[in-house]
Amino acid sequence: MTKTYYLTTPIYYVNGKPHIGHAYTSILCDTFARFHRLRGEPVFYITGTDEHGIKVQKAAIEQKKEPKAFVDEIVPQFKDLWRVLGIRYDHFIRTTDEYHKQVVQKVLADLEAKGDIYKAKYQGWYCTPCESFWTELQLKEGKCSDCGRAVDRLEEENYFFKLSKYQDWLIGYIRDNPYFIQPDYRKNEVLGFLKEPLEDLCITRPKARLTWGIEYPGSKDHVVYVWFDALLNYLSGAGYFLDDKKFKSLWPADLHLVGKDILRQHAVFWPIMLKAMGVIMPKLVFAHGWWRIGGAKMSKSVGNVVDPIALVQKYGSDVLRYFLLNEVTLGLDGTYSEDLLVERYSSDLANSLGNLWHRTASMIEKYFEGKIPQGKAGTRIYDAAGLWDETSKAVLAHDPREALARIWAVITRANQFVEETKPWALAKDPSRIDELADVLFNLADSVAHVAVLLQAFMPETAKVILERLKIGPIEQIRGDKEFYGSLVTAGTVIEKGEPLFPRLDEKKP
Ligand code: ME8
Repeated sequence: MTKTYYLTTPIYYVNGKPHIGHAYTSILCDTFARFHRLRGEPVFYITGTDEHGIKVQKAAIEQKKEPKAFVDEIVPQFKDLWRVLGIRYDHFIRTTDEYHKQVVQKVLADLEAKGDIYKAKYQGWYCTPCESFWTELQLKEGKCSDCGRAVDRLEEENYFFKLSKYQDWLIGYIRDNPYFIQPDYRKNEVLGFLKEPLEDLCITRPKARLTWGIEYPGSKDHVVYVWFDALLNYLSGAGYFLDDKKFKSLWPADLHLVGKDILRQHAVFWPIMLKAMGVIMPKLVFAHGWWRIGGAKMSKSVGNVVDPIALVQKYGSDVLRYFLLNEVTLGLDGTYSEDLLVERYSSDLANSLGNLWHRTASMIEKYFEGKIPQGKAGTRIYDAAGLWDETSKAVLAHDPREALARIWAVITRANQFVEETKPWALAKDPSRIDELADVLFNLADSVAHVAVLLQAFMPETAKVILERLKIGPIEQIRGDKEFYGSLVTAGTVIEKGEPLFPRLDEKKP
């Protein structure tokens, strides 16, 4: 049985509306998922919402709502955004789903029976926004070592998970499996962090302080720490414990894509939890960088977030997808500005891809009554096999920016080809009609190759182009060979349509 390519986004907190940081991770995963589907692989793309914990409880109280009623109102906002952005996930998990709770409680009971969980009194410092406990030594100038905010002194009885027991194993595992944490500089960061002794993880919260969570099995006084609950979504969503057949076809996960803010949870807590449970390791934890605004990380707590829906309404979902995928190399931070997005809109989308389509379709209309003319075989202006190989290689290396650069090289080459061959001059000379036909066939075919690949990156635009060329959606490129030949058929009547990326001052709202 072929292993299904199983990839995950973080499950997002529902204490507020999603912003372009969340959209970024989901767009990246969607692009990877679509590309793997294009390669003919079965894919399972899971995303969802992290609904328990203090942050969400606080947000609900502020709005004078019951937590469940509150999260039920927020979840559709995430789902709506994913629909608008063309995010095609296979499963949406909510940590308030009954089956997820069952799995969390089963795992906790097993780990306790195994001796990896114990009860103890805890004294320490607590950062409420991060939901993290710190020892005196871990504080940075008396503040939370993650976010730098004030911390509170706490003493309480809780359940602890023996992280420390597995520290040496984890260091060895990361060293022996250099591909496990990517990019490499993040792997080194984790190894650096593991030079200090790991403290056992406090995995419950007393109900006196937090009621909104999964009950710790066997205790009426505790709920489960939100991170322990949340990480397990990757297993429960894949059928762990409840659907063995499904789980076998999905696990191990091929890719956990996360932001670098939650690397420690995914590269330290998570592998240790799995090891203790006797579950094999996911293949890859990839941490991407942050979108910043004016130097600061875009975040709900800072309040400098950009609403993706507003951008989609103004520019279209593929424009936002293209911008986010192309602007930074995956792993690095990026600076968001609408001016930059507008610049890319004009240069890469309107003047480059949009222009190529427009001039190709216009000339086919003008010189061949809208029918793709017959071109000579073998006069391709680019190597389709090379294009497919290089684009695939870049996507498999988690470098969508490089993949887009390969695709845009074809667009640029095709636009140059128009300048070089001057079809308008060829059209004046009846003896050169075959040459003209060849040029236009080639151009139409270039746009088709570009559009097939763009299905993974800019699905709406790709669909429109393929429809205008009367090519149905190409769901899979089996054996790659289909992509190497011509995709357009001579004699097909094409549809020029409206400009793909109209000038912004002419764009209808
Ligand atoms: O951490 N730039 O949820 P969350 C890039 N529930 N990506 C960003 C970003 C930014 N400025 N801001 C957010 C949680 N993200 C937990 C996860 S998983 C088991 C539990 C993206 O709502 C990025 O993927 O705070 C980051 O890791 C995630 O949103 C954090 O989302």
